Amino acid sequence: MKKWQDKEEFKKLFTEKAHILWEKDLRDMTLNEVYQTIAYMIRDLVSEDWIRTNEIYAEQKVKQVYYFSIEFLIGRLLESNLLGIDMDDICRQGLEDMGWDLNKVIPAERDPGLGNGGLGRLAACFIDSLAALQLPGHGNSIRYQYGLFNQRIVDNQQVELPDNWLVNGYPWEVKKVDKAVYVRFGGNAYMRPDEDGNLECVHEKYSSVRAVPYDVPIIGYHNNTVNTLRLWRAEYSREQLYQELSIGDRRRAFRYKDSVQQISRFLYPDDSHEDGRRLRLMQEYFFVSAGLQSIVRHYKKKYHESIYKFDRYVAIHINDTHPALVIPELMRILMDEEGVSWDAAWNITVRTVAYTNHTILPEAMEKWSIPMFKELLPRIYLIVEEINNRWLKEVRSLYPGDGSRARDVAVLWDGQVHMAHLAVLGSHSVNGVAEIHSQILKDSTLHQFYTCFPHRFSNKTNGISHRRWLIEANPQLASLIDDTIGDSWRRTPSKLQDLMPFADDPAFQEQLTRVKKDRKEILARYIRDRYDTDVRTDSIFDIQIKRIHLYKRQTLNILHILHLYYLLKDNPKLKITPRTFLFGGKAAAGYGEAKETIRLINVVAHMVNSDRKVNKQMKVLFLENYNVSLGQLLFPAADVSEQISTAGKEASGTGNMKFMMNGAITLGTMDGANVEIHRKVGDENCVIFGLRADEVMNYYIHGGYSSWQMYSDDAAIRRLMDALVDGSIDGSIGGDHFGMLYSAFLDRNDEYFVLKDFQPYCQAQQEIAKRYGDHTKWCHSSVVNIAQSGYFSSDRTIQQYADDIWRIKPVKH
Ligand code: H2P
Repeated sequence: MKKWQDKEEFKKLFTEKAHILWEKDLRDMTLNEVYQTIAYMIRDLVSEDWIRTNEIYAEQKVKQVYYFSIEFLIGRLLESNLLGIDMDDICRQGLEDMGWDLNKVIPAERDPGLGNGGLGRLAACFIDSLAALQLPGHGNSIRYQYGLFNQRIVDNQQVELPDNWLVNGYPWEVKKVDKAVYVRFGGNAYMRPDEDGNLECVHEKYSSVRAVPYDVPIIGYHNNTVNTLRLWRAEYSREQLYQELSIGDRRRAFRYKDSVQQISRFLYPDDSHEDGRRLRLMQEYFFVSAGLQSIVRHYKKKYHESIYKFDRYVAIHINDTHPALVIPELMRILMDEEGVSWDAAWNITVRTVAYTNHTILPEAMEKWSIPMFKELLPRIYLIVEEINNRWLKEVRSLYPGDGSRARDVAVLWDGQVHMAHLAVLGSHSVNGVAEIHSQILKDSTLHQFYTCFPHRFSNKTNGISHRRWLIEANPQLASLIDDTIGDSWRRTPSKLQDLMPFADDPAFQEQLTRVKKDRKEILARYIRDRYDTDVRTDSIFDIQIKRIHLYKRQTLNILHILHLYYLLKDNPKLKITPRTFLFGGKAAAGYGEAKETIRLINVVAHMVNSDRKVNKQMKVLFLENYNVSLGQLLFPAADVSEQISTAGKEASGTGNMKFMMNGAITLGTMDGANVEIHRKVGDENCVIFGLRADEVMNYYIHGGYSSWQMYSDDAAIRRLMDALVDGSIDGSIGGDHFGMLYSAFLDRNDEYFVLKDFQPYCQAQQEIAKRYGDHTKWCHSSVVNIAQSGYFSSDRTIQQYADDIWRIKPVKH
């Protein structure tokens, strides 16, 4: 890897680059231009390695994995890339000489909003780990022109503003015009006999969309590997546009142009309408088809191997079901373009593809209406239909007379295409993302498939990049760890274990306390600057940051806060351990209850913060526009990590791991990866409460839970529920106040058991306060959490995927 020798060389190169890029005097440069200049300089340093990495993979004909994901929440890249090439110090010093502060330049980069939550962030951690471990693996996705949305809070409510993240250009991407491919939508597809009497497919009258790749380098940590994140942009095909125009139908021509441009315009179009859903399906096929075509083309051009050996050299991973069309699309390419028979194509496909499930929430399981699917993807539909027919024939012969089985495993059923079923059927490997989740997949969600293909199922507990979430996000803690146990944990995060002997070391505890205080002060400054509010850094920083969803139970948290507020109001002499409750997260634009939860949090926050009788002891804040960068500020500052989902619902969670790695104590249910965190740190070093997954399941199956009963038996709950609708917290008269939440809790029998877990949660919160009071013990717990967090590095997770699923090996160079 080329490097800058020293700060003098950095300054020289910076000046040259800045002049070429901006044609202006250095003194006139904006922070954004400074950031972009350094980004281009980093690209110059890594470009040879980027080319070389791909050459070596092809020369050595190594097996490569392509990670298909509809989201990659990569966050800012300037700092992580500087750390990756080990040039952060030189850059910092050089900038300082020229009058800039790197810490002020870093925020000039906009967070690419190419994801929603955990799923997209996981994909980002995974490509980071692939490059760090020198594994041949790349990402494939969409280059959305607008990210999710920028969240603002106006009048206590979420307002969604467009996230035009590309507005100033994106220096990390390289447009590869020569690698464009065409993706077909619509038209008619049918089978007819060819000259030899074999059936061939005719696909006619389709629309072509030009897919243009934009490549982003994924730079390995202190090595020479540079892998690729390929993001596809949809463009109209000039030929097709001219053709339409030449027929004289201008309206049709412009409709075509517009519909094509929609494809890569927004992340997650509102899918509550048929149109939104149609667009989403187009997006899925678009990046799947483009990605696969480019992989097959590269394989044929560089590997010079028979198409029948494709799966020996290529692994494709589908991150949840959004890219599951990989299965019929690979079949299409193999059969229609490469002349492979159905049976051979199916074998190659299944051996190539692997699938990860990320959720068991029924509403999140993708299904498409058959008429829409057929109209949009007629050739793919024929293939899916054939997959389904062959499969059901097999099922009926295996289980004669068992009619209900077909319903449980069919790909086409009830007028819908069931994507999870397609994904399981067309993959050689199916995994969940935490032990408890993988078990639930086997026991219930995908049980019938499990009985047919037990060997396909496994667990791969999620992980997070310790480079992003510890080294970059918390340099203060990272250097304390270096000073204590050396820096080998940076490459081998399991070595964090070496901190265990320091758990009771008073000197280490003192230093750790100082680091935490530092980080709380940094966050407090941010809060003061942005919200003009002071928070006490000697209070417990209790943080819940994640998408807003009823099952994640931000409601439980805010109800407890309201309860605490009432306690303080009722007993003016009461002293509690001071707390700062922080929330962050976006609610899907069409999700009413989630948006009402945000309003409830803000209304309660306002009431608490403006009440001088209580606001010395507690503060509540909803931080706007939670994203990766804000996360980097929040995780290091946390004392308590809120992981309070209804047991059995959160597949894994990854925020829980980020908090743990930064020394926060988990306050959580036995759900997702909390179970494994609990096993690693023990009861003494986390606080677990509430219903277990089997108890929740029991209630669902056998009934026996009544939230009205909870309401009538528990005065505290009654008071809270009444407060949701009597106007006492939002101070207005009339209207239904928080009627949607009220009705979810009471009229709809509290599907997520918030009221059932309310008292146990209050007790758990008391336990937290008690433990926080014993500083030495609290520090001990904090150290144990950091020391045990190495297991949750995504390096471990990726090594498992590489060994057990993809069968790929590192390539050193
Ligand atoms: C989802 C799951 C999480 C999981 C994550 C990554 C879909 O993320 O719900 O439990 O950790 O995938 O596997 P999220 O809810 O954060 O959008």
